[in-house]
Amino acid sequence: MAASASQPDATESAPSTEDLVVNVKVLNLAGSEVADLPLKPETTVREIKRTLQDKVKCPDCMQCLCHQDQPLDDRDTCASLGWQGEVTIYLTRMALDAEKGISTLLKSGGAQGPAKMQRTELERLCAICESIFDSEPMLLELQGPLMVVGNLHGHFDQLLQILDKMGHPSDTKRYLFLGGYVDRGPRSLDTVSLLFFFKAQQPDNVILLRSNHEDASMSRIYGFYDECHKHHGVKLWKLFCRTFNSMPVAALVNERIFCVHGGLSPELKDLNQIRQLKRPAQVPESGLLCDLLWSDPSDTSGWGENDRGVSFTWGEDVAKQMLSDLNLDLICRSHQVVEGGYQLFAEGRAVTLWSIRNFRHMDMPSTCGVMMISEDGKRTFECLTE
Ligand SMILES: [Mn+2]
Repeated sequence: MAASASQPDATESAPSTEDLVVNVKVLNLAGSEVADLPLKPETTVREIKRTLQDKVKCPDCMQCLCHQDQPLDDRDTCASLGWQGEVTIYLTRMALDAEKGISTLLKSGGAQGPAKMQRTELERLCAICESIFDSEPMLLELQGPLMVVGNLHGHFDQLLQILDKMGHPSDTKRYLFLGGYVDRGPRSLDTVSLLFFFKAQQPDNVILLRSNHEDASMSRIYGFYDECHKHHGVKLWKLFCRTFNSMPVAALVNERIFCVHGGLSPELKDLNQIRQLKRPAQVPESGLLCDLLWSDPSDTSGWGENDRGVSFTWGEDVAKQMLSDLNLDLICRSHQVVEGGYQLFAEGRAVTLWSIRNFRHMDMPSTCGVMMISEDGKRTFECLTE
């Protein structure tokens, strides 16, 4: 398709098209044939990778093609490589160096601008995380012990402080993040990249839920787009948005604690409705997916109009009734600034968790709250000050 506008190099005596076909055999490193492709001289290496994408279930940015031990450049064509007749090439998958990405980012604490990351590495990071998210259920089922973290909104140094105080993710330090990684703060790209690198490295120890800001329409306006645009180009922002569209939206911890970024929905009657939400999906303007990422608790009883102009508010009565109908003990969510880092509601049946100290955007006092869920489902809170 992409090649339709390109012109074959001028040929003096117009040979028949059959003469021009190059047969490219693609082998994996074990020597097994992956594909046998009849290609035109003007076909680029990038186009070969796109063709392979479906056959090998490996995104094009993760593929490396080699001919005679030399890696091929995406812009090379069969003609520019001098290929004729039969050619054999090798396909390897690029490994993401998560450890290196993590260490580069960790070392960049306190910096004003983003860490020096390679765009291609971030592209691979998105591709890997997208496939991990796609493999996760929309409603994750988890067991304590687990640490739950609320909004971070580009406050990269805050994320570093949390990891420093609470410990880096490992088999014994598992994290559940409630979304709100990008926008508003100064270092969205590094915040989401560090979390994605940890996700790629330890998918079961780092659970990342989606928020209303992990979406093209919000992150286009509130900072993430500008940051990507300035340092790596719009294409990278688009790739992140594409990855966001596959993120899971809720988690059930110890079968009784419901974790989500925003809150409840009048449409929610059964948790299976969340499991059945389709991906990839942009965040819609209304409906279940929208409410889970956008709704707020309120002192007014019943369902109310939300000042945000999106979704609803839910009163204490609604929270208690829904939790009892759904057989849950607690709803844990973020999405709103609360001074003390966490705030209980509905006689302890709902909690808002906020994880940014001195939130720059609102210029109001706030604390970084983290909730710990023990193996048997007990909750304790930690507030990170200086
Ligand atoms: Mn939010």
